[in-house]
Amino acid sequence: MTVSTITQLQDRVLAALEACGVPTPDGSGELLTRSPLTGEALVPLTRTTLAEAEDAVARAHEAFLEWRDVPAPERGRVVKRWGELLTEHKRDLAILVQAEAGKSMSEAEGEVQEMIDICDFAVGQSRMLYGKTMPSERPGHRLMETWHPLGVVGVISAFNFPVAVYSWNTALALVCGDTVVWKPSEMCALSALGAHQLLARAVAESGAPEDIHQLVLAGRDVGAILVEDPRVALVSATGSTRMGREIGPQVAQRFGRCLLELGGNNAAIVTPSADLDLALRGIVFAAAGTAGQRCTTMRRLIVHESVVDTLTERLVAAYRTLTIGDPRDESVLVGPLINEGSYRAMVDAIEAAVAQGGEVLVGGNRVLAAEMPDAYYMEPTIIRMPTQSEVVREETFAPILYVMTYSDLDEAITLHNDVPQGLSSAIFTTDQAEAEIFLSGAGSDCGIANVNIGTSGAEIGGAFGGEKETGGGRESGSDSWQTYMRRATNTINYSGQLPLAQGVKFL
Ligand code: UN1
Repeated sequence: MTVSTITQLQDRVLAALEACGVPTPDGSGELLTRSPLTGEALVPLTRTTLAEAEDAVARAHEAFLEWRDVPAPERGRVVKRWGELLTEHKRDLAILVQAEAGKSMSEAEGEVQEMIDICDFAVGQSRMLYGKTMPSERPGHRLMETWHPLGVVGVISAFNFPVAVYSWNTALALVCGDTVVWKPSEMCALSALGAHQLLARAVAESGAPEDIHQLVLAGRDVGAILVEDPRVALVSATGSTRMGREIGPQVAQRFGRCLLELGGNNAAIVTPSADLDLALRGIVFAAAGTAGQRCTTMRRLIVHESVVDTLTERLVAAYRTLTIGDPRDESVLVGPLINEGSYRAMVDAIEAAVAQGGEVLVGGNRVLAAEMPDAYYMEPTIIRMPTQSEVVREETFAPILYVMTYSDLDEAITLHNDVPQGLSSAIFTTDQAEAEIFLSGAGSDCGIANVNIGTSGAEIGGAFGGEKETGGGRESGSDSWQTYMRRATNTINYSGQLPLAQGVKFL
């Protein structure tokens, strides 16, 4: 465990902001983000008012009317420039992400790399907004689909990936001809300012309409504007299932479109044939990495009874080597929880697990509390559970891994799917049939199903999202771009006749 001797977090943050081109905040304002690294307050910022948020939507809507007419490959140029600026300022933005989300530098830089990757992807996509042509049943007719810009996209993002998930949405929305109003997590307002400023620079340098991108620094009350305003054609929200349950019906009520990225309760199955060296590394990164604060964090491990003792013994030993502390020290692998609420949720979940028959195998203690009483560093924990009890079925956004056993694969898959959430999943096996069964329709019911890698750390090229209480949305790669556009089906008659479909006769 590492006690940080590094001070001057504030200076580091101000320098990074300045490098991204953000004017130095004047020290006034009521929005105070608190660094989970030390618990100290960072730079105060001014919150966006309700009127300003309404204005942001209006300006984004005005800009949309212009932006949708710009040819898509031309729109891609803005995103290309954004990607270049993100590459140039990767470290600066990562410093802000680290200060606010508490990640190791490698993971913080990885997050910015995801932004760069999605920019590359979106630039390519800007020349590939393909529609299908299908044979018409009528002679002298053409039947085809065309894709058109949708409108204003409201992006609501969470603290744990404060800039990457936002950029998945924004890079695609912009090439699709949409404009964006972004409400980041208030806990990560400085990272948001950095990312927004780099985009504002890309917009200015590319000569695109200034208002295609708006940042709203505010809480739920102001965020509600995005949910309610009919000009916001798509609300893309990342956060808790509780949040999704609230906003989903509200957006549906006005027939808006929603893209929801909600809770996960991701599991891995370890079969008797698994390569345990590989499984061990995959599990430790997915379960303890990012201090358990990824949507994709591995929270459940379903292990065949013949290998459970060997595997858990090795996992416990590996967990004991994890360095926990202020990740400005580059040897640290596990940083802090975001705040006291997360710490309490972790403590409560551990207590509940023990009350439900669980045995803590390792971890679960708070560390560095004396040195940093306002920062919440927790040892990642592994808890052996007799059954998939209530606490296991809930998502606790902290590094808790529940271990359960199984005797045959069907039983493992049933256990795996028997939770309300459906984001990510994995199987560790060297038996091809087992892998195929897990990936089949009767296997994992998640949006992401992996073989011989952990549940977290997806690449941007695939569609990202999950089923059931995860919300059903897909963002990032593959054909997710279609969510950011509206589809028109066109029938063109060049026959000079007017044959009706289905052979209908009239007049
Ligand atoms: C999230 O936790 O909200 O797959 C996103 C991953 C990352 C993205 C996580 N690429 O773990």
